[in-house]
Amino acid sequence: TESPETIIVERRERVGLITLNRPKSLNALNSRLAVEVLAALNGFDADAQIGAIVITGSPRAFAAGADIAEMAEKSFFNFYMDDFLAPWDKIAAISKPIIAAVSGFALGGGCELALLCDIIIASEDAQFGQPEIKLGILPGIGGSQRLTRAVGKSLAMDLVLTGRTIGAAEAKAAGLVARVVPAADLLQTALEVAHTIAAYNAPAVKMAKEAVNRAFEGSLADGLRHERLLFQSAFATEGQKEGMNAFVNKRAPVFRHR
Ligand code: CO8
Repeated sequence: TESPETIIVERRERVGLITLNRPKSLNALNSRLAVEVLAALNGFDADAQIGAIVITGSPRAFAAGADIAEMAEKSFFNFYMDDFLAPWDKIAAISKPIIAAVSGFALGGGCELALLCDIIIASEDAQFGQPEIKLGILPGIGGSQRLTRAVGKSLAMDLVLTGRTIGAAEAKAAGLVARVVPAADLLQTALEVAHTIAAYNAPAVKMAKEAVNRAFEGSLADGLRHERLLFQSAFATEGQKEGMNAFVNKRAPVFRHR
């Protein structure tokens, strides 16, 4: 397998780190990058030594959107028949938690990539927006749906229809991001969150992500039923015995990872 050109893939103990690396175009998301990000995510997802994943960009840009130069000449036929956007859909099937560490621009596809992650941590200078309308198009990898579920209809309409961007504080107030930290602390904070998650009972982490995601699909009754089945299943794991035994005996739990 060739080494990636558009991203840097690293491991930090039980955390997989993916750094988007097309600095000349503010990490514009081209089709090669899509394939490379998906391959890196699939690799980490299949690796029992990895418990959580961080995706980040550069201080100036998480990603300034789909690569407009690459898209400019595309036709309906290309998008429809070549399934140009398919790799992005597949990110939603990754079972391990993905944290987006966002600094600078997260625009268009960049904002949508952050929304495809499970937790967004932003630096104080992060900017989020869906400016596609200015290019004569609209969000294409889930923005109209995931942004709306994250921040509600009115603000989603505002961003999608006007193309304006919002800063980290407004994104935090709207529920788009989980935490805002000084730029200098961004990667460290994201890695700490990932290390925390990666140390827990791995099947419970996978079940928890699956259960929360269920809140975005189907009915409340269906989601509650799914949560109940997963909750019961957690009692089939070694980590549940360890976690509860440790609590009862007033010691720190040690979760075993294969
Ligand atoms: N695509 C290609 N190149 C880009 C992109 C982009 N999205 N964004 C920036 N660049 C390039 C610029 O062309 C420039 O290149 P060069 O130095 O060769 O001229 C370089 O990056 C630096 O950018 P600027 O000089 O423009 O930097 P500024 O600080 O002046 O401005 C901005 C920064 C405001 C971010 C500005 O670059 C900008 O507006 N970029 C485009 C933002 C945008 O419209 N994004 C949405 C794209 S459409 C989209 O994402 C569709 C989503 C659905 C499909 C998803 C598939 C992944």
